[in-house]
Amino acid sequence: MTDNDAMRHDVIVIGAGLAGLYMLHKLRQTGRRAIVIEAGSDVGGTWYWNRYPGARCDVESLDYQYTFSDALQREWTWSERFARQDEILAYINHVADRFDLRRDIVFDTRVTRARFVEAAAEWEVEADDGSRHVAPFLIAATGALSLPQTPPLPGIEDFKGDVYHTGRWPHDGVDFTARRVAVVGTGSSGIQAIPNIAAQAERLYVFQRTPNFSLPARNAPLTEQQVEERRRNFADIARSNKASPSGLYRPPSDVATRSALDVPAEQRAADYEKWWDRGGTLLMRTYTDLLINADSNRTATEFAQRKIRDMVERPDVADKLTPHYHIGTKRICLDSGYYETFNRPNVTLVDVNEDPISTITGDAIVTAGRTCQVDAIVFATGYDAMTGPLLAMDITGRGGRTMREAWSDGPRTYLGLSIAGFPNLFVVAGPGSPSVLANVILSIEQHVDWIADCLDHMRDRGFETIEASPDAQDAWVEHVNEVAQATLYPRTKSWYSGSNIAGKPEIFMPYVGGLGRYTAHCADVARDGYAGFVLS
Ligand code: N01
Repeated sequence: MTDNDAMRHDVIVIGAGLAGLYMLHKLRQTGRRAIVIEAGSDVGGTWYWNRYPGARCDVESLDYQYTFSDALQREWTWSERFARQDEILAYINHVADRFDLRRDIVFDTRVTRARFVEAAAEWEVEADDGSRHVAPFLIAATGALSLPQTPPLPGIEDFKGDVYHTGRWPHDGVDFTARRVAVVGTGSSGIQAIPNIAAQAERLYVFQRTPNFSLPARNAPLTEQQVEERRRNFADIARSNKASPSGLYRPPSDVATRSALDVPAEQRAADYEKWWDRGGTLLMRTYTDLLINADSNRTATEFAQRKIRDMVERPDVADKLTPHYHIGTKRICLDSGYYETFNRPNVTLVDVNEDPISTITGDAIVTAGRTCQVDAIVFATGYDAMTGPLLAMDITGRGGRTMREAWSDGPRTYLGLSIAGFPNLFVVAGPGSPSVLANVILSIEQHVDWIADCLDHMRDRGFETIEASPDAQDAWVEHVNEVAQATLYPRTKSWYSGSNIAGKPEIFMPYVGGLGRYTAHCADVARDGYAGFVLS
């Protein structure tokens, strides 16, 4: 590529989701000309694509919002404890309009290649519409869960009915009334969609590979008092959320202070019952050690297993729906009536471990034991998480080394922000940062602010390039791994470690050390003159 016909910018941002939008706003505030390149037709990222029935956030609305603008929080009113996808998308559109962001975003355009040109110290970017862009800095705000994966089931190309993926849902919705439907996959998306599809469809087959723990959301409208109280205390709560491990609010009186094993069994049962009744993911924070001590975790796991047996009428179905891994080590799901859905006469659970899918015909999914006639198949089969969206682009750094080569044994980053050999490339909420293990909006804001400060530092001191040193990167990768190994997370196969994708190297990708601790460390790195980075 020559850069003769390329458009020049100060910064190129890929993606107009929550990360890309705030990055753009911040870049403008610091006097930079940025362009955002977005594959979708509008803003929103994951909330633009995920329009399946029942799609909601599993973080409480009052926590799931930007904190950078007091005026923004004052003028936006959330209606429910857990916001629906359309309300979140409306909020994101409001942000785009309010800060006049759209004029620097090109939509319907997918970045296909990015190459660092060493002689010029700049990135050349190509998109699928043939456009070319050049800038000294490239920022990947591509999201952790934006590359859907559909399993290559034999015969799928022969299927004559409709095929959907929860992560690419049609914009005008789907009416399943009087239709026979299959849902493949029982992660967060499947668990939210299944009760809604079951309520419409004539017949629903759910194909499950791994049962999942799901907690009752107990969603409800927010009261005026709740909204006003958060508004009044917004800055203080945001500050304390940012310093906390999860980035989620919990009043001091509700913060766990002891191990599950330090509590008599009766008291423990009462504690779990209380948090189960309060809804959301609060149950996982009943005690301090549920994700680090297997014996403590077992008490919560057994509690949740009993709840499933209480909700599901047929014991054989309840058995199939009961997970046997440490609760919380796979992303916990939130639901509204998921387990009870299997009591409906029009719903059949197919455990593909016992009864694997052998083929798909024109009008059926055929397993070893049955033929399920269906008019539509919904894949709720998840994503090539965290690394997938980056590796889907052809990214080349110093010396012609591609990111696919650099990450052939799994992702390697410094702070989840930067990759050795890829100067002036930043990743927002990338592998090696808290990202999806904390309130992701706060993870995004912290990265965006850090990147903007770093660019100011470079401008003020006349530096052209910044990149992670290989030693600092090795030490960070080792640290991320060490911290993960001290928890129960790596004991369970999940998309956190890439084990949902055949052939993907298994490495626990997010940083489990907590948002507050990570933020403090990043601040120290900056204060020490960007320790671990090479600036030139
Ligand atoms: O994807 P998943 P998701 N045959 O990977 C199964 C966020 N999110 O879209 O577990 C049969 O969790 C797979 O089985 P297994 C949230 O962070 C948030 O549901 O790999 N089944 C699994 O059951 C979440 O964690 C919200 O054995 C197959 C399912 O498909 C993340 O996105 C809502 C299969 C995929 O589950 C991803 O969630 C939605 C096959 N060949 C999503 N291949 C909220 O905020 C895969 N599966 C509430």
